[in-house]
Amino acid sequence: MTKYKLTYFNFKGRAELIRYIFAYKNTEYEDVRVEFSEWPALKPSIPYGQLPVLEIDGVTYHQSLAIARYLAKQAGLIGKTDLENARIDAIIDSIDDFISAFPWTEPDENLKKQKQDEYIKNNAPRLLEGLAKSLGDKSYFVGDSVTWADFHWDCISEGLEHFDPNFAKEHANLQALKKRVRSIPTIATWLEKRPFTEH
Ligand SMILES: N[C@@H](CCC(=O)N[C@@H](CS)C(=O)NCC(=O)O)C(=O)O
Repeated sequence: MTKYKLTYFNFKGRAELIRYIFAYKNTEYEDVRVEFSEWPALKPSIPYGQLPVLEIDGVTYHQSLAIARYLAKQAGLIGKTDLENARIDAIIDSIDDFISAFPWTEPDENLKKQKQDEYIKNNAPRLLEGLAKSLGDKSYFVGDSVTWADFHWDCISEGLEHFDPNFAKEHANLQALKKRVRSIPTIATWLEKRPFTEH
C-alpha cells in the first residue's frame, strides 16, 4: 500500500484540498501538523522551504496544487477529456490568483484587517462573478460529476469566510455547490472528524 505523509501547519489553508481528496477515497495518510514554533528549525529541510509537502513512499513532493492534481487523478476527481481538465485548471488557477495575492501577513493587526477587507472588497466581485458564471445552473463547475475544482472552491471559500463571514453569500449557486460537496458521505465524515481549527 502506498504510504502518504502530508506535512502542513495546524490549519486548513493550502492543505485542506489535499485532505479532502484523501478523505473522498478514504485513503490512509499521516496528517502531520507543524506548530509555528517548530517551523524555523524544520524549514531548511523542506524542499523550497514552504508547506504543504507530501511524502509518497518516502519521496517528498511540493506545491499544493501539483500534489492535489496528481491525487485527484488517482481518485477519479478530474475531467473526462483534456479540454475538461483545462477548464478545471482554469477554475483552480483563478482561485489561486486570488488567494496568492491576499494580504495574509502584516505585522500591524489593525492595518492587516483593513488591508484584507479592502482586498476582498476590490477583488472578490470579479472572481465570484466569474465563478458563478462558470457554474451557472449546473451541479458542478465542469462536467456532470464532482471534480477537485469543486473541492477547491469549498475549501478556499471556507477559509475566506473566516475573514469575511458574508464571503460569496450573494451567489446562491456557489453556496449550493458547497452544500453539494459537503453532502458527499466521505467528505461529510471528514468534516465531522477533522481537528477543529479556526481557519
Ligand atoms: N504555491 C505554494 C505556496 C506555499 C505557501 O505559501 N506556503 C506557506 C503556507 S500557506 C508557507 O509555507 N509559509 C511559511 C514560509 O514561507 O516560511 C503551494 O501552493 O504549495
